[in-house]
Amino acid sequence: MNSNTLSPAPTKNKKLIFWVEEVSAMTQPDQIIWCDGSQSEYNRLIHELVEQGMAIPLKRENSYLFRTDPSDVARVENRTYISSLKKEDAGPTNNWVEPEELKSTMRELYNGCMKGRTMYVIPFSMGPIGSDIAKIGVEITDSAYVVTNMHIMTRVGSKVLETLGETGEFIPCLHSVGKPLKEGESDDGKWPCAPLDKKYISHFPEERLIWSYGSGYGGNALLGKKCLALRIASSLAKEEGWMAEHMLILKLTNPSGLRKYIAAAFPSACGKTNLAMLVPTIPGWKVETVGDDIAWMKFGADGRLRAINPEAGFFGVAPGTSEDSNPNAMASIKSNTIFSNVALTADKDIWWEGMGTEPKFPLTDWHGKDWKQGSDQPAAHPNARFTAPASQCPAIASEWEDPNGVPIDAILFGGRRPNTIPLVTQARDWNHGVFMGSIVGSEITAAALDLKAGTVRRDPFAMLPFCGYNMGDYFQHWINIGKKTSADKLPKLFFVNWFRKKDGKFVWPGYGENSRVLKWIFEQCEGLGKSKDTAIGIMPTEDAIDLPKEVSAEQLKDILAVDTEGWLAELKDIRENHYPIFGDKLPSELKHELDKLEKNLKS
Ligand code: OXD
Ligand code: MN
Repeated sequence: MNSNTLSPAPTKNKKLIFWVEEVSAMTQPDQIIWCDGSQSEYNRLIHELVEQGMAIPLKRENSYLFRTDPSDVARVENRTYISSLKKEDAGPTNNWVEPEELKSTMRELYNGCMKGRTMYVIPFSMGPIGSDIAKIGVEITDSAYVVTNMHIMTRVGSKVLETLGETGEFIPCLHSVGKPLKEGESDDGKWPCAPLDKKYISHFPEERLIWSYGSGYGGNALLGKKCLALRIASSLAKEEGWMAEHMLILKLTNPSGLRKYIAAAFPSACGKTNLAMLVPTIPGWKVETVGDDIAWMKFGADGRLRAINPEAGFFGVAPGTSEDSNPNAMASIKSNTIFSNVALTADKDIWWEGMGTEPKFPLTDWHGKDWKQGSDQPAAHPNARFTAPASQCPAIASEWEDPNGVPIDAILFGGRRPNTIPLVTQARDWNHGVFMGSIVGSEITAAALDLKAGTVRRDPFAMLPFCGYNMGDYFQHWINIGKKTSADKLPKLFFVNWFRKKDGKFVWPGYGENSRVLKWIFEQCEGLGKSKDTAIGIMPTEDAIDLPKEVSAEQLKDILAVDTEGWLAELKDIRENHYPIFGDKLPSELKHELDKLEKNLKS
């Protein structure tokens, strides 16, 4: 690269300037652009992407469709590494390669990988700029698609550099699509990426460094999200005594105007976005959105856990999102939205399975091919996404950007479990709740490329793919958090399951009807709920939850019953298959909770 193609750095931060120079020397881009986060920058990049045939303008205002390579449609968990100095610190649930070995493999790949491309430097803040809880990252990428998505998902730009100053710390996030261009070659409208065995999503927690290569999609490439805000942040949080969690945050207001803030950890594609934006079916109750995917929680001066949403946008799963399932999401994506791998109608609108409308033909599928009704392949990829600014959500809470965060009253854990796990259970105390979080499991969905859909996998705290260190130490961290403040100040912990099935059909209607469960949770936080103690925890009495019209009293009783046989099987699986994975790292408190559960079930 000639020195005249190096645009002057708009910062005096030496570490940043040095890193950008070092990366450009290795990757050899044609030019470097420092991103300022402005609307004109967004418009210019989108215009270029349209010109290159990568983005298709839609009839929705300022909205575009991208189609990725069929091999690059989701997170790649088996190519994701926690490269701590010691293998033990990555733990049994993460892929590990010794850091110098991994870096040397990746350096070879990075060598000249940006030839023929532009290198963008994106300064971004996770969390409101300047908030005590926020963190600054800088992503270097050779993908304009990534820049435009980062504009929506994070706070990008000059203000971040101002906050960083000359000596401020940032988390370096290096990304390349891994497809250098030869002299005169262009992408020709084809999504650039590297083959699966050359993809690496690597984290170096001691150095607080992220290196991603070969994929341009979602969490593999928008490095503020899963890589920084969960994997690196969780490891920082353990060191510093706070929490970085895969949780939505919602504000629930009762008819008298009293409010509670609830966080909820569900595995990918279990409806976090839907719950965060829920429209209650019970009169007088209101849900507002603070975040739909990630919560960073720190103790405030009052000893309560306060949470911020570190993101600025939603990267939501499109299929299944409809006016019925999530009208607020549908309103959020009316304009200024990037769609990836959805289907395209002839009048340049989008469509996907479960959108609640009939497709308009001719319809073009996510491969760009004509799609006919009755095809055995979906028109939209099951992990097709929308990227939309959070500020466009009609249900966004006024305090969603409060730098001090919101005080969390309750935390829910849950997953897709067709049997055994009841609709709702409250933990008796913090450690019992940590036990519930540690045994979360869910039927697998399409959010990750390399897993078999349909089977149940344990996903403790919904953090299995996102915990940046040893999961046994992570359990201990949760136990320790419970000792940092008095029990009355800690959030109350609950286990929920909207996904019980009978004869292959969901028993509970979910969506807006989940407000009935939230109401009970609210009442429990106030100490006013109707509840009883059971072998598995505190549960609603039979008359505590109002019936939705689709559910009979008998059915509700069934999904609120303690299924002793099912729980004994669950217990056996935890004892024999799940907990042994963590060896000596499994906190004694969790072994104790398991013994207690067994005793309760057998007595
Ligand atoms: C996501 C995920 O994209 O969890 O949020 O996979
Ligand atoms: Mn997620």
